[in-house]
Amino acid sequence: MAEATKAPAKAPKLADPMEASIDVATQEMIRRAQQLQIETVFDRAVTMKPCAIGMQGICCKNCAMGPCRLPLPKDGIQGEDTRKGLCGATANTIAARNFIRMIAGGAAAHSDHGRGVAETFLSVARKETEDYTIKDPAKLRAIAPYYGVETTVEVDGETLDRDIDEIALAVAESAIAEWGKNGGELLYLERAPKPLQEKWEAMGVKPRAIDREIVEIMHRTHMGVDQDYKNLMKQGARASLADGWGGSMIGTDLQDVMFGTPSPLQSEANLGIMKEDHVNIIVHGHEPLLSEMIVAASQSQEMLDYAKEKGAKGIQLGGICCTANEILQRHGVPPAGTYLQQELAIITGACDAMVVDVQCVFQNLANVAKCFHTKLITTHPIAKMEQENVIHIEFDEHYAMQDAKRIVKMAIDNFQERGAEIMIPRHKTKQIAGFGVESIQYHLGGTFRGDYYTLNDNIINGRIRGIAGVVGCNNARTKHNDAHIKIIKELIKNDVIVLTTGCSAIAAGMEGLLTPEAAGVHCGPGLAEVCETVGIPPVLHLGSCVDNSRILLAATEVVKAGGLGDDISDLPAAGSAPEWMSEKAISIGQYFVSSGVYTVFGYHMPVEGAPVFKDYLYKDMEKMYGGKWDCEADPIKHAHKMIAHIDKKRAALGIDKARERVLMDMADRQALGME
Ligand code: XCC
Ligand code: SF4
Repeated sequence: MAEATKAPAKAPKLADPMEASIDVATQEMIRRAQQLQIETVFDRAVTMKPCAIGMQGICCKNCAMGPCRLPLPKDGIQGEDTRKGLCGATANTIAARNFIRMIAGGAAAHSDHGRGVAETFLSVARKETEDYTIKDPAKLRAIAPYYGVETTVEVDGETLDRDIDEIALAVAESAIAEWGKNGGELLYLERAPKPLQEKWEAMGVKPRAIDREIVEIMHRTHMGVDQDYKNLMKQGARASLADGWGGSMIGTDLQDVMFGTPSPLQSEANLGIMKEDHVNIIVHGHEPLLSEMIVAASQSQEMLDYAKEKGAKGIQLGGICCTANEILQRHGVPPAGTYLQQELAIITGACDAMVVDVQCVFQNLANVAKCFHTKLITTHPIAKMEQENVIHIEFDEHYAMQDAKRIVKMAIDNFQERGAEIMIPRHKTKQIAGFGVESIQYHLGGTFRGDYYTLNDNIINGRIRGIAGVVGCNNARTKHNDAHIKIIKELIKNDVIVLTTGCSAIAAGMEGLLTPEAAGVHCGPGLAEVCETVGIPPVLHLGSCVDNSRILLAATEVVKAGGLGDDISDLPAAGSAPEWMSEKAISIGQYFVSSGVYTVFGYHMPVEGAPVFKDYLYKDMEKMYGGKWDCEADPIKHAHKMIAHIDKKRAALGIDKARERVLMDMADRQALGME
């Protein structure tokens, strides 16, 4: 019989918790999941191998004559590269098409989020909703000129402040037009340093309208259209700029206007923020439109009373992914974890509801939720799940508070349905978050000069060696948080101040790097001295992934403050995404590169199968934009590539000697026992 010849079913391979994450709470919860025989992403990562050809970027499935796969010969390309698909597409064409389709995906995600924010802002301006308001009129006045909106009016020869509602309406209409206007270029490009604008002009990459650049990528990568990797990348650069200086930046600004511009506040991070005797609601995804209302609803007396009625001590809100960062930076709501911890929050058995909107949400959450009492609630019309246990409550910004209360009430009602098996890891860490372009100016600006004087001065005198942006995701193919933390620690040890966003920021928070005290423990002497004097952490949390636009503007402010060159590409600065996984990361990486930043990714890049295209990204781009791509999986080498670039820029600015002097001074003082 056939059955008799079958090998006995093998037990599925399981992840080794110590190999899967550096975080103790995560390790504990992976073990817990395995005891309960609940499979997580960590287990799937050891049972399923990634496709080797896809990884190299050279599988094309853009038409039904394929998929065409162009693996690199074992000993590399000797002589002419004759690989081609059925239509003749070369490895460069295929890799470039795949690459810019990732940019299109990422730019679309960020920009559609931005569009939702702009649409809500328009309903605020039109007074169609009472649940959202203008919390930061000063920011609205500050951005209005970029939209061509006057902020003053002349009355009888006197200049007066224009009515804020009028400004709001004009800004909202002008902002929404950025997605689909005919003619012209994106308005926010004007915010970039002039030499950068000139580079974009010369390269022909100034985005026209946000949607248009994304659609054009889909067209140009269709079978038989653009078959020149350089021309394809030109459009990739243009669409990425439509994300960074367009959709993302508009999203960040209008979120600040409606929900408040972040300023530093204290909070905590990691799964240990969940409380056994509280109703635990985890919000996960990206758009603060929903989560802002959930925060307000769960703080309302009505809901708190209701929770007590049901036997809970209160309502504990926590975030995962960028939603976490949004409500952290504005309300101090603690993140429960990064991207890779989403399943684990449910496995605590204490998650009464997980509320999700868009992006980075595992479909497997539904399978995990099935094993517990947890209500998994999708809220966005474009993001549903097929599993039957998922509840869809569509969130309408016109009835925002009503919808939010319904969700919170559902979580409270679910509190009593918990099973016996609750296990919340104890680990959580203190952190300070909520830095922005404005608050950096406040902390590191000059007393009499409203700019980045103190920061620039400390870079010029060498106490701060340079600036790094460390951002992005987790990836189950690499050890959770390991690269983020090693890279950030190595940078601050070498006096490089770190700006962080996204899941990298949550990882830094979990590790205790977002506290002023971290300076004394982990920093080189120069950076430690600055942080201690000013009272800031050496790693500054700038928000969510759309808030990478804050890093672009912070870099622009540094250029403006003077003494460090004329353009972003002159700055002793570098970017990094140590554990990236999302298409959004590629879009972000490309807009940093196209804005003049040397950008290093960890793990791997899907370009290895097309060496000529790879060189174009890793070498030639620098001549065009001043920034270029690089990839280094080893965290320490990764950090040192960034530091080497920073030192190269310091030398070009002629400020390399200053640093040597500072270090000598410090050694002298230490020798004298003064430090
Ligand atoms: Fe998603 Fe924004 Fe990446 Fe985290 S960092 S895994 S994209 S949540 Ni954006
Ligand atoms: Fe193959 Fe060309 Fe079709 Fe791609 S577009 S699948 S390379 S035939």
